[in-house]
Amino acid sequence: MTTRRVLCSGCDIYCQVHAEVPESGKVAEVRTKAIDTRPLMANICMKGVHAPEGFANPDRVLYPLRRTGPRGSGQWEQVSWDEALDDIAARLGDIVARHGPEALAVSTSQWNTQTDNGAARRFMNLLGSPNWISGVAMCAGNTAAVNRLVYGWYPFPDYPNTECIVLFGHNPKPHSWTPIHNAIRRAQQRGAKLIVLDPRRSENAEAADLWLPLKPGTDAAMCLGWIKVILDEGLYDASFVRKWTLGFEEFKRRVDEFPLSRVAEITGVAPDLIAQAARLYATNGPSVIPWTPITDQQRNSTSAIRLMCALRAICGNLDVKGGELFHGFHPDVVSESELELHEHLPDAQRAKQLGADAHPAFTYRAADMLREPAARVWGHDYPNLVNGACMAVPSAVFRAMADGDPYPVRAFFVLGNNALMSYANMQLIHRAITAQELVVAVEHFKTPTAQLADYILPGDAWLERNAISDSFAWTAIYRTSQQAVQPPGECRSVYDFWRGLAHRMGMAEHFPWATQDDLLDHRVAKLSDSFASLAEERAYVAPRMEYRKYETTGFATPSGKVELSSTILDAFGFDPLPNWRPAPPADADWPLTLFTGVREDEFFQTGHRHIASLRKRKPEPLAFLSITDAERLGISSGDDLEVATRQGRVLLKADVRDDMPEGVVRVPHGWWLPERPEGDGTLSGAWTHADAQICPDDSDHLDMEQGIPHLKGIACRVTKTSPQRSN
Ligand SMILES: Nc1nc2c(c(=O)[nH]1)N[C@H]1C(S)=C(S)[C@@H](COP(=O)(O)OP(=O)(O)OC[C@H]3O[C@@H](n4cnc5c(=O)[nH]c(N)nc54)[C@H](O)[C@@H]3O)O[C@H]1N2
Ligand SMILES: Nc1nc2c(c(=O)[nH]1)N[C@H]1C(S)=C(S)[C@@H](COP(=O)(O)OP(=O)(O)OC[C@H]3O[C@@H](n4cnc5c(=O)[nH]c(N)nc54)[C@H](O)[C@@H]3O)O[C@H]1N2
Ligand code: SF4
Ligand SMILES: [Mo]
Repeated sequence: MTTRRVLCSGCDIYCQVHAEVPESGKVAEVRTKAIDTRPLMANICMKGVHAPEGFANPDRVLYPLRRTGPRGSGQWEQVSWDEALDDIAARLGDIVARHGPEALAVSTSQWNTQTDNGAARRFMNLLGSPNWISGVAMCAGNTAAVNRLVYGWYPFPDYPNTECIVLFGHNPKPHSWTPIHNAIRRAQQRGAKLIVLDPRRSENAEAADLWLPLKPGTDAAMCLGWIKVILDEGLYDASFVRKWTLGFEEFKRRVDEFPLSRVAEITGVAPDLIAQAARLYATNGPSVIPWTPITDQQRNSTSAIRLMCALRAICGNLDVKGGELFHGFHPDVVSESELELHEHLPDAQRAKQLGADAHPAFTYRAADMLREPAARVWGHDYPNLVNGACMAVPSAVFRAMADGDPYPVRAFFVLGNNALMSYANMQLIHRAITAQELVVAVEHFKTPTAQLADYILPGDAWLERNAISDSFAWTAIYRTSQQAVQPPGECRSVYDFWRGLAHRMGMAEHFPWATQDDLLDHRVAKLSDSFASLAEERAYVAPRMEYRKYETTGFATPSGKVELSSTILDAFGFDPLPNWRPAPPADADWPLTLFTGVREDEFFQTGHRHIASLRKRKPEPLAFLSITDAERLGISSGDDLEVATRQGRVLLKADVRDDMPEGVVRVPHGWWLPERPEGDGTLSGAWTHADAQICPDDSDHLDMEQGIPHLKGIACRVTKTSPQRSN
């Protein structure tokens, strides 16, 4: 038996774990274990433990498959990689010749493929397509892009040294973002305070010093209330504000529009409690407001994220010990930002990026405005933090794919992403995918999205490849991951896919590395002879951390300051100040409010439901309801429910819970039934259960600056159905 040190990419936090590999080399017999087993140091969850079982699943796609019947009919033939890549390259070349390179759209998960070493963007930039989308548009990538608008980087919390942690909904648990859960608990044991804002009495709310049970979707208003208290009571760092912020006076006037009585009315939280929390954050520092996906998925997302940035800045928490650290790039490793070659994309193609005209915040339009400051401070023109800095807007891409408006998109490649179910408005996405001439999925399984493809190409998995990760450029700490077993069948890395196409499409000189391992050698050449020897010796490489770097470089914004009033949003014609945009008026036909989320311990997003030992713990998708609502509607736990919005409906089982507030319903994300055969018209239960079909993407439900959907507070109704119609 040998032991390898591996980064689990079962979710996006990438625990470094040990893989014990038997002589047989069979993945099913690999055992994954925490490297450090001390309490609150053991970073592995049940998905990491059961990963080998998942990779050995008999339904895994092991060979390239080509569609032989109508799209979605479940008829496939096995082909070789060469046959597949020859045909894909020829068909893509033909589409590009007819419609231009912008007619290719790509949707990837950066987490699952363990990053692709920049290969997708590199290929697209050389080809000339700006139309790259990803779930990171609704998760961390967009936060990173909005943080850049304010102070030019995306900081990481200093958990080991902080005195106060504020969780806006974010709810790390023993089996969800395990290392962050452990870090928060360790901080609390040292005496750090915890403030949790959550409509639901979540696990972290139970453990908090203060819990603010706000109404879903009201986080931006809550931040305005906190800042009002902090400014009125003089609890901010006046010298930092004077020296390092832009637009403080206008910002203060905007904040003055939000007295606590108004904030209390919007959020449903008592003024005293709001003030108490604001004071604790401001006076018990250094404090951190860790990233949260909750405000990535709201109508007021841009304002909420900017207001969190403002809180960090005015309270003196930027780039200080115990606060929020600006890591920058590791000087000795070739970053993905550099490999992506964004500067190669011609201006005329950049200008075609879908959605950028109406919703520019995370597109090239914003990245180009930050180009000079980024180069000045961080030494890179396009720091692609959490891959979120140069994205197209997903809804706009799907409209172009479905309707050819404003121009046709005819080819769609999807890598480690279940796109059909992973954005809002699944009805539109389905039309978009089925209207394509060429759809390619690089996957492990025949997901509902892959079922609609022309080709399914078998991807390798994290136990089966070498990798290096700087947490998507969020930190400057690179961690190494050693290949534990050989990929089964003909499973390959996503790098091989892009390289194979590039070599067939006249871009060979830009993909000189024959394998992903060669590329990894190139990335770490300043540190070691080879990636393999670096990984053997080092679990991670980290540069020395310095604080308050802005004192010498300024911030990487056009003004060099923290832009409380945004020069970039102003130039785009938006309100330069953060604000609060209310929800559409209540409607008696849709009396309840739903949010999607509360991640499930057993699964990551739309994945993992094929793993028997996990699935038996959570066989079905559950809607959480409050006891009061359930009694009023005559619903008990276990009842079959239909949850409907103006967009569509899903079928779920009731879970009546005392942690849910009245009027609010929780809908789980990403349910389909892998055990259900393809080709029966339900896309393996996706049309029955997937939340994406009840999430709208009309203008009322989009954040204005980014164009991302509001998933936290959608008007809905719940009806008991019987008998169960889902199976
Ligand atoms: N409607 C709606 N949309 C959402 C959300 C929501 O709550 N509701 N949540 C958002 C959030 S927070 C996120 S993070 C994103 C997540 O979006 P993604 O990270 O893209 O996750 P999934 O869409 O579940 O797709 C993951 C797919 O990758 C495949 N896969 C796993 N590992 C590998 C690998 O190593 N190689 C390859 N080739 N494939 C692999 C899995 O089989 C699975 O089908 O979705 C966002 N979208
Ligand atoms: N086991 C497991 N772990 C995971 C994942 C997984 O799929 N499975 N996914 C990973 C990913 S990609 C992500 S993004 C994270 C997400 O994980 P978290 O950040 O913890 O997010 P959720 O679990 O969706 O929801 C957290 C809380 O937000 C509350 N909430 C709902 N609406 C609002 C609102 O409008 N405002 C506020 N303040 N709170 C609200 C809910 O009540 C819930 O308690 O988890 C990661 N970890
Ligand atoms: S929390 Fe679980 S799934 Fe996520 S990286 Fe760690 S072990 Fe893997
Ligand atoms: Mo996420």
